[in-house]
Amino acid sequence: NFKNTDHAIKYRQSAFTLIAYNFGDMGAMLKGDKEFNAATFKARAENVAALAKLPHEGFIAGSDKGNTEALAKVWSDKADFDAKMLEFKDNAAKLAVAAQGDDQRAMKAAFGATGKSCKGCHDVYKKD
Ligand code: ASC
Repeated sequence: NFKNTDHAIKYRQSAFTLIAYNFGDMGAMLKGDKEFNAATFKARAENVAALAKLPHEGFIAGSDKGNTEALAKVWSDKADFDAKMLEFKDNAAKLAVAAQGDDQRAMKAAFGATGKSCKGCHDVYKKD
């Protein structure tokens, strides 16, 4: 269990930090900002799929106060928030599957869907 709400906030933010780094590197490869490396892309996709399972647990009751960008709506609209988190996890899992193949178009599509999940949740539940 988390020691307190600060601990839960730190936990989920740590996961998001790791997700953003790994996902960002994949985006750089797909955009051609850096050379595409299939093994690296696959490893990063697997990281994101695993990491995507983590942050949800950190959104404990009362953790809308303090050092967080999460809006109170996360808790007042919990069912929708939970559904969006689940969709993100599913999309990240599909991206990891696409990354096992050699179809870069499929990787791009799965990457785009995952990015939409990120943004779809941020637009509604994250302070800007
Ligand atoms: C990222 C990142 C996000 C998402 C989002 C996708 O790389 O840090 O928050 O992608 O911008 O639209």
